[in-house]
Amino acid sequence: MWLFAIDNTTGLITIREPLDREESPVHKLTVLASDGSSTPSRATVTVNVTDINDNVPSIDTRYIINPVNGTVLLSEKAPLNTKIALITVMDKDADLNGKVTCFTDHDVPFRLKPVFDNQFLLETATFLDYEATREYAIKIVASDSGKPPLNQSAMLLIKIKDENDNAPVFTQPIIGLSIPENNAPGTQLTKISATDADSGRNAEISYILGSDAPPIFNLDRRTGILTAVRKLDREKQDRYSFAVWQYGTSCITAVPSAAL
Ligand SMILES: [Ca+2]
Ligand SMILES: [Ca+2]
Ligand SMILES: [Ca+2]
Ligand SMILES: [Ca+2]
Repeated sequence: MWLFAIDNTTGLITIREPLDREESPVHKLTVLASDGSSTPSRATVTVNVTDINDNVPSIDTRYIINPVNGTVLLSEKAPLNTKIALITVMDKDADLNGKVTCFTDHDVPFRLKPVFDNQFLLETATFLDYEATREYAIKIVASDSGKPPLNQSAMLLIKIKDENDNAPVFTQPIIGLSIPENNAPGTQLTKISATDADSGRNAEISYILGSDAPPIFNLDRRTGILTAVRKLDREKQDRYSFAVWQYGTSCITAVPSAAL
């Protein structure tokens, strides 16, 4: 199938189907002219196909951190400039129509660092915090510089992995209790509680009495429930002060007296 046609009598050259510069930017045609008797005369017609912006850029993602089910798992302790993926953009058009820039569509703690003309490294630009944001859907946009520009986008999913980077915090740093003497042994005096901003195992708290705690008190390691194992006698001792531990410390004061 010829791309070009020529009118036998007028010599008018026409195209028979759309040209594609990306397939063939130049066509050289040989035209023969003959009056039917003498040797034909020949001429060469060169057709330069000018570019239009008819190709959308492409995005190729090569993961540096292997994704699991399409999602990259990244520790919240990942150092700055942790490399996640190499992004290659392509555009078959010429000049500005094929000049591609690559960016993320909104502010994320990741950047696209140019490495070669058409390659970008997706890397962490700030420190991550699982407690602040647990996952990111990053839309990578590749846009050419044509008028109007054409663009393509690709999604990249990153899930942040929790690390044990938060210590438990007591809900009350100092707890004061007044307890009537002659208490029934084993009744709950108070429930110590602390919170931990982490998740799952990283947020598990155990409670421990300080070494200064008299043996009369018992603290449930898991629930934080404080009990007295024997009767308290105000006449023997009217004030106890001791520390309760988890990761940090706190003071608790037990005053076994109804009068105080
Ligand atoms: Ca283009
Ligand atoms: Ca083109
Ligand atoms: Ca954490
Ligand atoms: Ca923790």
